[in-house]
Amino acid sequence: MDKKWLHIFLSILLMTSLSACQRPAEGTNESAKESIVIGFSQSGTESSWRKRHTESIRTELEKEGYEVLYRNGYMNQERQIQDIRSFIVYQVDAIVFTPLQEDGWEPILEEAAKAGIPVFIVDRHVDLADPSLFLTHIGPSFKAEGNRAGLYVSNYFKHHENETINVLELTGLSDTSPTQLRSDGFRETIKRDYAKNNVTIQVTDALNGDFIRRKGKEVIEQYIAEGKMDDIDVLFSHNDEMTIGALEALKQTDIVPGKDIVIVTIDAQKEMIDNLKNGIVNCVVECNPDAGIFVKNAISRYLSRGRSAVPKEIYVHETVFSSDMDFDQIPPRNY
Ligand code: GYE
Repeated sequence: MDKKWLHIFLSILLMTSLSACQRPAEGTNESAKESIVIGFSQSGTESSWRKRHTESIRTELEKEGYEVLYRNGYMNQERQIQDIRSFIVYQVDAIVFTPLQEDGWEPILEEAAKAGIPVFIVDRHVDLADPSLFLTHIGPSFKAEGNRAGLYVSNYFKHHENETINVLELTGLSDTSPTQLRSDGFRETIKRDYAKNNVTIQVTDALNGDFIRRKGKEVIEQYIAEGKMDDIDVLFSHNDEMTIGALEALKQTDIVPGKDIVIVTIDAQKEMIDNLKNGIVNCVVECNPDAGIFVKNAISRYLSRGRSAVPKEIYVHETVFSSDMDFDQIPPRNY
């Protein structure tokens, strides 16, 4: 085939594939006209928490009778941008979007705004000069999670007057609001309680594990190899997956987790609740993945009462589980 024919052939192919993913125009198909279509772009599947989060949103939206177009971004921002663009081409009624990171979303959200499609941001935040580009943000208070982790540590060491407590922080993916705000919240509380109790609690080192189990294990192994682990009193980990990795790494030492080192972790996946019951970790700060009901309510409100009926920020409720509580009170979880 010469170049000219190849060009014509490729153009036809592109046009047919685009029209295949375009939504039929109003009035051409009764059932398409009636059903509400939601495009849901999830950032990845890096943790059991994340899988539960996806399942919760899909289930609640489908239960409500909405048609859900689901795309997994596999922790790749470019891919997520393409997924959102495909929702715009399809002319969905709303976009639900769980951003991988904070920066770089302005252009695609401008495209959605031009197309008149409301955007519901869930879980992590986006950093935008123009906040009107999204309708609402639905998620946890990451700062409060950090505060709760810090509060457990300062209470645990409150009688250690004039001592210095060394914390090793295992942080999540950088340029994300949970990482930034969990760190801020933790530091805020240990500083405040230091003034009260006269115990110095300091973050001696912070290692990055990207919220991923394997990376958590690697950086802790490296820290152990450098001979620094023996000075650490507390491990504050930004998620359970990295904590599991850290616990695997600690097996190579004679440090007993939960006793020689206090472990505070965030998420509350089932495996970590079991570890809490077995005394392997000391405190599990819940991060609630069940966002589905909040997302469904916000979309329904928007559809029946318009933009102004939806608050700009919607918080999901969360709690904390620790070694000093009655374990029977912990609701069973399947993630
Ligand atoms: O803590 C972690 C997940 O963004 C709050 O991402 C979420 C975090 C959650 O991979 O497990």
